Amino acid sequence: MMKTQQLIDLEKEYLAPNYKPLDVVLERGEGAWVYDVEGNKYLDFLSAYSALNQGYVHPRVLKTFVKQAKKCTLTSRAFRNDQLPHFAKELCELTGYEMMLPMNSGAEAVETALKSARLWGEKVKGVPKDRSHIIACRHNFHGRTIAIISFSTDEEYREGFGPFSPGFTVIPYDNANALERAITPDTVAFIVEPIQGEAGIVIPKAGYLKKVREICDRRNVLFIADEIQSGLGRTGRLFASDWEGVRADLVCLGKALSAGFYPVSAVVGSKAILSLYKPGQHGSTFGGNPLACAVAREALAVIREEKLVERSAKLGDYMAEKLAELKSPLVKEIRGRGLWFGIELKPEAGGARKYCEALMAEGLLCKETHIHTIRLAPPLVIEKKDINWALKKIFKVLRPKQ
Ligand code: IF1
Repeated sequence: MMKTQQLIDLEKEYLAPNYKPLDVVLERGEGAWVYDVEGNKYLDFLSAYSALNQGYVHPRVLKTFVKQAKKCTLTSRAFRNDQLPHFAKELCELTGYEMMLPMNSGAEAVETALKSARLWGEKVKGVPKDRSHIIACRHNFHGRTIAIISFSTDEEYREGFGPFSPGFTVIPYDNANALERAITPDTVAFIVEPIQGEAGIVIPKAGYLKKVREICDRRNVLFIADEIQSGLGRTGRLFASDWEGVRADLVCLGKALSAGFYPVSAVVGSKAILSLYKPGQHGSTFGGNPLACAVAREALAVIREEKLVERSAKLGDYMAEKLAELKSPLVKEIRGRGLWFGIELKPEAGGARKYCEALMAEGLLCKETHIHTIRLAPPLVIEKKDINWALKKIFKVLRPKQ
């Protein structure tokens, strides 16, 4: 533990303490497996919150990354580069949308969707200047910028960071009537996670997203789906919205868009919305840079060619079946779609953190969310035998007597 402790001590001295990670210092990863500085091996059941859907250091993406890094990494959008047009086309073809706007972090994609909706509101819907209204859901997680935390309902993310941005209303999740009631003549958009991630893998009732689509159409409000965590195969569909056959007007993407190599995010949507931008109105120094675009193109090719969406569906069904046999007295509920699960523990279990620590000691890395829920999200490239290995550990830790 020498090396580990030294590195933790350095962090304590020099790093702003805005995290409380598990005390494992990772050095190297391959596929679904990762190694710490002591040489211990772990199976990763978090996938960097779905940014590693393609697994650690996917060889194809690595090759492209290195090749592109040797040629050209950044041009800025003052000039054009030879990767961005291909990335734009390939992302639109994969997702079935007409246009895209590239950014870097997920929060930036969300900000971009919100700005796009406001622009559409003023230019197309005719909402008076500075009056645009946007609706979000309770227990949402969309990122950490000041605008985004302005509609967070989690005090942890807000405390100390006011004053907040006006123009947002929060309604209960999975409640279409609340959406109907919250819409005003100035409402330009409703932003929602098709499955809430940070809230604990919360899956809305069947029909909710369809109802949302219908309400947004009828009331002339844009439907923004934040698929940053739920998208690109995690739930066994390309988008979590696909479970209801629903298409949002704007979709925020990030995380797995770069296979974990590089921050790459984007908003995809219709021309009717995204073509409203005029040069200079929005942008980013690094957004759409050639290294990002080359990496993202390869990350998408891996999802397509390795059939990661189908794999997530198949292995997810298998894991769900097995998890249903867990029947632990500690467990209140297990929720899941594809390779994405929330194991919600009963309050008397005393919080999920200590079970995550116990699983880490067993060689399985996962992370609690919201005190009582263990979230499981292995890389989509994971092998069935590794899932079986993980299940054994999960059963051992959550069913201590057997
Ligand atoms: C952290 C949570 C997960 C997201 C959705 C936008 C973003 C995220 C649906 C912003 C980011 C990350 C951020 C990461 C931990 C993680 C997270 F616990 F914080 F809430 F996954 F559940 N929309 N989620 O999930 O994307 O700007 O970070 O690229 O440590 O903050 P980003």
